[in-house]
Amino acid sequence: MALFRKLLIANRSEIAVRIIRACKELGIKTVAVYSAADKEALHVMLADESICIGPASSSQSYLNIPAIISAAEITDAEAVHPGYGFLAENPHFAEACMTSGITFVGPTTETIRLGGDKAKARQIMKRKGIPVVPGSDGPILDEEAALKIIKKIGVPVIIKASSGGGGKGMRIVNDEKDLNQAYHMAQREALASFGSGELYIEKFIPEMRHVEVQILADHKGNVVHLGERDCSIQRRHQKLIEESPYILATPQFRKKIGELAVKAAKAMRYRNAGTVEFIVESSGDIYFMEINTRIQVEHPVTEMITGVDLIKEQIKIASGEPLSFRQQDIKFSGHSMECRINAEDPDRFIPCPGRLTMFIPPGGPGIRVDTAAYCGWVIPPHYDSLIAKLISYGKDRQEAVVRMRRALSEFKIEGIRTTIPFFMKVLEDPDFLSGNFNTNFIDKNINIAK
Ligand code: MV4
Repeated sequence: MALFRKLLIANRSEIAVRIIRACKELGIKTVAVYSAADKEALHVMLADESICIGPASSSQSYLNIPAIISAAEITDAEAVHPGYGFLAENPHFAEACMTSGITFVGPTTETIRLGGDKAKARQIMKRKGIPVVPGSDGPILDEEAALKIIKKIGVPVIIKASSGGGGKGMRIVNDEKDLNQAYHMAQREALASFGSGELYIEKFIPEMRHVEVQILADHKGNVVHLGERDCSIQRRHQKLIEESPYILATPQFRKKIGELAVKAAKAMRYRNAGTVEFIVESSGDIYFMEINTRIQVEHPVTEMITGVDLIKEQIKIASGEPLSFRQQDIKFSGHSMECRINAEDPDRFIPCPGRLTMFIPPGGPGIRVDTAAYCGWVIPPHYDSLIAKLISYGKDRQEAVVRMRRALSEFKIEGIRTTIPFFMKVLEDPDFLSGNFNTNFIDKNINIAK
C-alpha cells in the first residue's frame, strides 16, 4: 500500500518538527502551517513547503479549521497530522478533513467524540467489564442524583466535568454538606470552559498514581499496547516528568494494565494511536480513568524503551497499512524519563517569553532533545511555554536519572528563565529517587513561591 505523497502538519513547535522528521524518513513531502508570530519558527524552516494561516492568536490560526483545510487544498496535501493540543481532539476538524477528502491522522470522528465525553467513556468501559472507580453510571442529571451516589459510596468524592480536562470543572467533596456549593461551582466552571455543564462523580482516591498505557490499533482490528508511563509528577494538572516503565510495575502488572488498555480500545473499535489513562491506587488496584485520542507530549519515553517510532506508525496506520508487529514482538528494554522544560520562572511557574541569546542542548549517550528552539529565536508569548523535552534513556532507572541530571546541567539557555532548576531539585529528592511518590508529590516535596 502506498503511503501519502504529501502531509500537512496542523501544529507548531516541537511536535511539528517531530512529525516532519517522521515524514522525511517515510519519504513523504511536508507542508508546515504557521501564524504571523511563527514566521521564524523551526517547523517552517524544516518543512518542504509552508503556508501562513492567520494572525498570532491561536483561535485565528492553529485553531482555524477553514484556514487549515484551505491550506491543505491549496498545497494538495493528502493527509493532515494534528499533533497534540489545538485541533487534535476536535471531532469537527476530523470531520472537516474527511468531508474535504483529506485523511486525518488519528481515530474516527466518533471515537474522538467519545474520548471527549468522559462520563460516557467511563460508562461504556464499566459495561464492558473494565474496572472503574465507584461512582455515577454515566453523567449525573442533578444534585439529588449526586447526593444519592454519595449516600451509597460515601465521601470523599470528586465531581468531574464530562467534557473536562486540565482540572477545570473539578471539585472534591469531603463532606455531604459541601455538595451543593461544589456541584454548582463545578457546573458553572464546566459550562464556562467547555460549553457543557454535564458532570459525573467518582470516589476520590487521595493517593493515586497516574499511569497510562500507549496503544496502537490498525483498520483490521489489531490492537497492541506499548507499555505504561507513570505521569504522577504533575502540578496544577500539568505533567512535568513522565517515565517508563512505572517503577512499581512487575511483569504481571504490565500484562494486566496492558490487557485492560487493549480491551478498552477494542470496546470502542479504536484505531490509530491512543492513550488509556488509569488511576493506580496504593493497593495496586487499577481503574480506568479516560482515553486520549491523540499522540501525547510524553510519547518519546515509550519510543525509547520499545524502539517503535509512534509517529511513523500513526502515519502508516492512517494510510491503511496493517500493524507490522504483534504484541509478542514488542520488547521492552531499559528505562526512560522526560522533563518538560518550560520558558517559565522556575520558582513561580510564570511564563517568560523572549529571545534565546544562548541555546546549547545537551547530547551524548542516552539523551534525546525534542525541541523547535534555536539560538536567536524569539519565543512568542501567544502559545504554551514548552521549549524542549529532555528525554533520557538508561539500562535502568538509576542510569536514566544520572544521565538526566548530567543533561540538565549541560543544557545552556540564556536570555529567558527556564524550569531546569526545578527539575534538578526533583531529581535530587529522596522520595522521587526511591519511587515513593504519587500525584501529590510537588505540593508535598517541592517549595514553590506563591
Ligand atoms: C482523580 C483523583 C482522585 N480520585 N480521580 C483527574 C485529572 C487529573 N489532572 C487529576 N485528576 C484526578 N482525578 C479520582 N477518582 C485525583 C486527581 C488529581 C487531583 C485532583 C484534584 C486536585 C489536584 C489533583 C492533582 C492530581 C490528581
